[in-house]
Amino acid sequence: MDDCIFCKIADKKISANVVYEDGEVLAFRDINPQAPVHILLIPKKHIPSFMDIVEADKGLIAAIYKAAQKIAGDASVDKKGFRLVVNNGQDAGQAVAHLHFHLLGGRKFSWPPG
Ligand code: DGP
Repeated sequence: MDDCIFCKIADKKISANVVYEDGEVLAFRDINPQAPVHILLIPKKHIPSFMDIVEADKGLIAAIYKAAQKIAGDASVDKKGFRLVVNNGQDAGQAVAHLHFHLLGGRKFSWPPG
């Protein structure tokens, strides 16, 4: 997608602080961190939102979850805890129309979320 900022990051046309990469998945630090650890995991392939995931993406989604486990360990938040968050659509505040998972940790979070 030509006008998608996360596609540009995946294509290395825009720089990002990358913490993990494999053939299908890229993870990089959020530009506006909401916690000491705030990493975004994206599929390299353009999927606009969580609701656009299809059956054929199941291996890709598993790869994102496996990457999240590794990143949580690498960031030392795996034992104390972390959140993996997807904002889908307007009410959830999704700002970038390329599927992304926020991995947040390094502080305590309240519930219910704001
Ligand atoms: P969301 O509201 O779930 O769509 O979150 C989008 C996140 O993406 C937001 O926390 C800020 C982050 N973000 C937006 N543009 C960039 C960028 O160019 N680089 C990086 N590293 N993060 C970005």
